Amino acid sequence: MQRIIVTYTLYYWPGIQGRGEYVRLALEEAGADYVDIALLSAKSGGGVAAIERYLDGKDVARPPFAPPFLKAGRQLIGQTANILLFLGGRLHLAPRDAAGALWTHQLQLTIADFVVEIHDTHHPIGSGLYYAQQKAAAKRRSKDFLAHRVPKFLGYFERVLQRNTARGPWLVGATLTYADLSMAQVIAGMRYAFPLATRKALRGRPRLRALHDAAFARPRIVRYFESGRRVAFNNDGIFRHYPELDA
Ligand SMILES: N[C@@H](CCC(=O)N[C@@H](CS)C(=O)NCC(=O)O)C(=O)O
Repeated sequence: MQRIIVTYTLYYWPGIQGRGEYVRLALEEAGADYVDIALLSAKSGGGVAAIERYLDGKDVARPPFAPPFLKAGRQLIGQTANILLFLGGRLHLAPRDAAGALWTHQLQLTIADFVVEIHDTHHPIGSGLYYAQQKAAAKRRSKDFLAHRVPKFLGYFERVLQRNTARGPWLVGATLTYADLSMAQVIAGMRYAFPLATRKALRGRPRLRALHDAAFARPRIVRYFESGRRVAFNNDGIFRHYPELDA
């Protein structure tokens, strides 16, 4: 049988994990053949210019709104959850049946909602403003986020894990899906951004802790982390550590 090698091209801003990391984790777990185009030099067609070509190009029939987006053959796919829906089927990181695939996508969309709220803790007024320009609002927003939204989101995902009657630490059935990788990434990011509040929030949520540990112990994920290719969490990304915002 002939093996078909598909090359994926990921378009995401250099220097941060951002939403590109959810896609990278799926590609890495599957051992997929992909290029992180913005990390290549401008000379070899990479850099930010490669992204802007699709954001601004007048000849792009189906332009994405923002990175991440993924090129697979002639298809250009935007929106993190949409990219993962597409990859989930191809890379065997989601159930094959329609209901299972949709449920995994639903979980991913809920993770996306959570990610927006995490971002808004340090940028509650506007993404175009500096953190320093919205510090007071960020403090108020974070206080409410940690008190009400974190327990609601984490409580929900812990409940999903509890109601999954299949063996193993995963959100859907007995096999790892892209949603598990994304969930582990959110937990890692929350631990970076809000170490004190997250430790407290995860205290009574053993299933989420176990999911994180199991997902990030996958051999290919460990290899990716050890490769030096994973950008470290930093204060330009979605998860930012401002001690004054932690509870
Ligand atoms: N809902 C989109 C959001 C994409 C998004 O906000 N991308 C950020 C980087 S993580 C960006 O470049 N946004 C530019 C903008 O919103 O103007 C997704 O989940 O992919």
